Amino acid sequence: MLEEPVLDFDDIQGNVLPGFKKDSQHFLFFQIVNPEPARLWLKSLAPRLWTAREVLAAHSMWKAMRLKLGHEPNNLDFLFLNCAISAQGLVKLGVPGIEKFDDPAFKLGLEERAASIGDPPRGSGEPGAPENWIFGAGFRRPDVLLILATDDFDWAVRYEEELITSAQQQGLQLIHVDRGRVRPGKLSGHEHFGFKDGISHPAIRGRRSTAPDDFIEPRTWPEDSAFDIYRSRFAAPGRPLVWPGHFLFGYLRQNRDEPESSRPNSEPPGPAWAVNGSFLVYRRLSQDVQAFRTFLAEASETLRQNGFDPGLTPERLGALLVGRWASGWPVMRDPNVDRGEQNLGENYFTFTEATTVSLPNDPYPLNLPDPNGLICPFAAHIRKVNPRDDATDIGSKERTFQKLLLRRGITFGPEIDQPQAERGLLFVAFQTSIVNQFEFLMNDWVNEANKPHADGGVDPIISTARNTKISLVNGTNRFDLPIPGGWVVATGGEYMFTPGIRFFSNVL
Ligand code: N7H
Repeated sequence: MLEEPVLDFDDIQGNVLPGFKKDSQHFLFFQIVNPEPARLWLKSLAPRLWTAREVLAAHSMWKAMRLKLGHEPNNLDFLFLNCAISAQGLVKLGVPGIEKFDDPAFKLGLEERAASIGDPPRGSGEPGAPENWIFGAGFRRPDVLLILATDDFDWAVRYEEELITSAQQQGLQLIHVDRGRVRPGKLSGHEHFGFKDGISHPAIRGRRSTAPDDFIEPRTWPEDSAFDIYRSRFAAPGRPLVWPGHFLFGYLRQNRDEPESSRPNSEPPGPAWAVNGSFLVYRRLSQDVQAFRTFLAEASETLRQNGFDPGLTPERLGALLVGRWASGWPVMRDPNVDRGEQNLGENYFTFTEATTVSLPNDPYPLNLPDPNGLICPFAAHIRKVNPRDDATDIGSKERTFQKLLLRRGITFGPEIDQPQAERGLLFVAFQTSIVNQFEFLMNDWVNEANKPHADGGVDPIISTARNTKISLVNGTNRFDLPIPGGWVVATGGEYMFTPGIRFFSNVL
């Protein structure tokens, strides 16, 4: 059996691992106006920050309670707190060694990098240009981020007020608050265009203790030997095992094309105090839901008239653009019918090769091979950001493991019945290289029509490009679908660092 590293669960912040997974998540952004009291205040925060071990224990308790009751518990709630600091904030606090990070994106910050990930250039005045951001540009760049998470919105608001008052008395000034909230009822877990989100996540390779099989991510393959081909590379269907050094400083990264082994001395470069920390990308993304829906209705009508599948519905066109139906069911496993939320098998598919062994109790057809993008378009959002078993412009399928992100985003804003209001996604992702992970995905794959596959087109959901086209194939006919774009627009954000908790008590 492979020896997997033991992660320091008492130091890693709980939103990095295992993730907060709460219905309300509030993001409070501050600037440091008086560094010495601010440093002391941040230091005093250490015992209030939730560790990975504590958040995991809270999740286990909540799940146990749900099992006992047969429904979600009413009276069991937690209020998690985590903290991240930008490069500019670390400089203000006088923390030494920032130059040891080998990541120009983190050091420069999101505003400086925005044009290079496709946002309209500063000064252009266009939607998404930094001068139009609500925060994160010009005089409104944050130094410190506090993340609060709970299922009780009112509790979050009260705690928010307490934290803001105390921070403002100690050299910090609040510049912006985002309140993320899971959508109501059956839409829970769906983003505002209507698609189920948070299905596919990499599994971090490692253990919580020295016990040989105390894995952070449970290995849930059925015992049947037919699944042996997956065990060394995947914790569960669709969940690749990724070496912790791709998400946490102080740990080893993958050995080039071999996901089973780590490369010696491959810890991501950074100062000694960065151990157990992770870079956090925060993008406040507004979504124009009405424009997206109108596009699906009009474009599906045009495609029908042009002979692309006479039965094409707006829902099916949406599924082709995302790579999943609204329920989350993958297009690869059914390009014609939304099989609904199954909680089984929705992440069990590949693109290039066929899947051949059925999971127990999963009655639905497995995916056929699709090396030419005939079933799931090459441009589909999930095929762009995680091409799975496709070989790509960077090499074999195994290299894609190193590009994955730990996504922790949440929706914000009211439902579409309040048309004038703003809504969207607070995109949050952890990694150890913003340049080689988040920015790579945006620059090299999302915004590039010819990568990771030639002639696929840009990502129609999140590319910032306007007036492009993507290729859709039906049978032997290829259709170019014009994509006006602009449905997802950046309205703020920052690149930050989420240190281990001992950083607060020992380094600050
Ligand atoms: Fe995406 N969407 O509704 O279309 N995303 N995303 N995303 N996204 C995913 O598989 C969406 C954004 C990733 O492993 C799903 O968990 C929207 C950015 C990655 O198969 C859906 C926005 C980036 C994955 C959406 C948005 C990514 C992923 C399917 C913006 C940065 C995992 C749910 C408003 C690179 C892919 C799931 C995998 C999945 C949508 C933003 C990346 C439905 C609306 C900025 C890596």
